[in-house]
Amino acid sequence: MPPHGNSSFADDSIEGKGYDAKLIKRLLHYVKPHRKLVFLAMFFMLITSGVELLLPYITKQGIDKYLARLYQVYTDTPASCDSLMAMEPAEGDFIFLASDSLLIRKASLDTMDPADAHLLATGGHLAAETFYLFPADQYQGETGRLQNDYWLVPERDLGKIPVEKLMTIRAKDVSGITRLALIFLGLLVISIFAGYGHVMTLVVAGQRSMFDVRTELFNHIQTLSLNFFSKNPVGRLVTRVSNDVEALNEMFSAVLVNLVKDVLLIAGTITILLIMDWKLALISLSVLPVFTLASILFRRKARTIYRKVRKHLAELNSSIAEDVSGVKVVQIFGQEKNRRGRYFEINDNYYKISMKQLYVFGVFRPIINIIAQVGTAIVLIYGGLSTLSGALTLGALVAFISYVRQMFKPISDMSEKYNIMQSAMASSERIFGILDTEPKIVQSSDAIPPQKLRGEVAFQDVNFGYDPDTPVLREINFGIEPGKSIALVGPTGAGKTSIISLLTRFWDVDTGKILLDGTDIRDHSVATLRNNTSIVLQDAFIFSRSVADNIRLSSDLTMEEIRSASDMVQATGFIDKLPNGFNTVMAERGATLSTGQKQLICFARALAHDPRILILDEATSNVDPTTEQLIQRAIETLMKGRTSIIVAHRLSTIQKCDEILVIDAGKIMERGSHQELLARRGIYYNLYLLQWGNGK
Ligand code: DCP
Ligand code: MG
Repeated sequence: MPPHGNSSFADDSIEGKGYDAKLIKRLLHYVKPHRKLVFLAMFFMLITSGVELLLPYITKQGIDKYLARLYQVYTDTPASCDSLMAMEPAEGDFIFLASDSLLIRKASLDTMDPADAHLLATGGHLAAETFYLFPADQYQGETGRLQNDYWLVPERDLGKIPVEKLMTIRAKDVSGITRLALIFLGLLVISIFAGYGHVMTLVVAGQRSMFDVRTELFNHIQTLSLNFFSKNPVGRLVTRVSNDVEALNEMFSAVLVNLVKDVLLIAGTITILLIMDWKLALISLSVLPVFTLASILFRRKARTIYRKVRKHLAELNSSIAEDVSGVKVVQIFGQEKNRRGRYFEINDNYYKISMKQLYVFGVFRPIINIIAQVGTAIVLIYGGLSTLSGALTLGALVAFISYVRQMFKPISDMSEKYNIMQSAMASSERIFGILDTEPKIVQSSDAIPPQKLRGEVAFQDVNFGYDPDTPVLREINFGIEPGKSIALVGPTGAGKTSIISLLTRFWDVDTGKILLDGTDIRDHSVATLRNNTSIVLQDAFIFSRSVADNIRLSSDLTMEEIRSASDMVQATGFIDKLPNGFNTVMAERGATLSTGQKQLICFARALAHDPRILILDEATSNVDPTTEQLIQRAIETLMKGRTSIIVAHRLSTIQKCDEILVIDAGKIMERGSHQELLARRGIYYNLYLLQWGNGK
């Protein structure tokens, strides 16, 4: 882990506005291509929500219509109840008996016209006891009484009738309940499939959108100029592309998938409750504010803790990564005890914060549950009383309880969703921040179309600094004829790598110009630049792909061309010894290769692309004499017939070049051939004595 690993994590805050219309609009742009899937998901969602709202109602029907088919006896009908008597009763709701008495199905009481209900309650004589009703010709048992043609069994005595008997006399109820159960089951199956469809379509749409975001982000990062990368450490960029996109994905799968559904469910439930019994609805909803508040508090606390846990975990991870990868240094310098102490501290911090997290969950979760239970209890108490007094049917009570219980979860989820939205907003802000960064080095609109170059290079009065205040290169002037070579030598930090970075337009000059074949490189198209130059960098970069792919990169070189390039730089020898030869897949950054071997592969890469201009930043690292010779010969092969600019450390390489430029502190201090420079007895002479003088 780079030293800035932690700091970059620290400034990646995950707090943001919960909702930012501008950001959402930009995000929707990525969802747009997949809108068909989203609409499909909404369709499925409507089905599942509908079913979820319907199920308690079906339960109510089952109970009221079939299970608790209870009747009350009403006698001494006053004349004022004539209207009621005259009414065409719904099937089985009222049964008129001779001698001004009436059997009323209990479930019909709460759907009855309030005026009639009032009359019944005040006018006549409504027996408190409720009865099951059986036609007298089918059943007459020892409990109950005969009333006209019906045998009335008091509610509490139903258990005294033998089960077999009950099943036959209540055959109609049994079949009704069976039918409802089948409908219930059918709806459940539909809702399972619709739920699956809903989640799948939305998740697929989300994954596709995130795929697009990731692709765009990666492509954009690749076009950015190097100044962007010197300001944004690799660690942070990796976080952007992976974590921030992941946060968006979380928003997609966790929030969008369920948010609309939750809102719909909550609104639907509240509406149904109010319609069923507005008084009971208001009473049972009274715990909602407390519940919501507690949920929000809990989520907020949980999120803060979670954030801290993540931060400490990142510290823990980076500490392990650093110490394990640097274990050699730790051991050689006897730092074990020291590192152990530091690790203990980090480990301890992580332990403490994890315990705190447990505590928050251990306290808040039960509290929230208890509040929800209290809500249910209120419904049970108040609703139960209403049921007893006949104002509410048993089925309605059961349905009420289901509705109230099923409402708590989406509400508690909502606050979590708000948190997810917050981090997603922060993440998308950062992602768009990158996408909005313009590459500094751009091809001008009237660039010369790609062409083949002769390979003439000239630097004219070039001044440059990585940041404007500290000049790195001053008044650089030199020219190279096509096919000739130039060596750049000088102490470390002199500006050699900077000169060649300008030539490849990794950076642009501040003042002055660089000409290729007499034309400013800024007027050339980027393709001309890339097609005519090959660069071998100081730190040979090997991708974790096969050797052949590392040489080929994206070009369409044949295996023969690759092999011949590697033959010419004499890399074939060791490549063939690898387990799978050219098809051996390299470890990350070529970790299983020696420095010299990596260099040779990079040479083969440069050679295979047959550039007009070769740019080489020679590695300073020491290699064994055999490899040294291999590399030396490879460099000579590479230089043959090409314009070459070589940052050289090996005397042999330097002597092969047509001209030597001695760079110090960003200026060309001396120039000439090896012999001329030695004769001057200046910087080069001293460098020669220091570096190569003793015997080399
Ligand atoms: N520099 C910088 N930002 C960068 C690269 C370099 O500020 N992204 C600075 C560091 C040096 C100066 O620019 O002070 C010149 O750096 P070079 O990499 O050009 O130096 P050399 O290539 O000559 O050094 P070496 O021989 O060590 O490779
Ligand atoms: Mg360098």
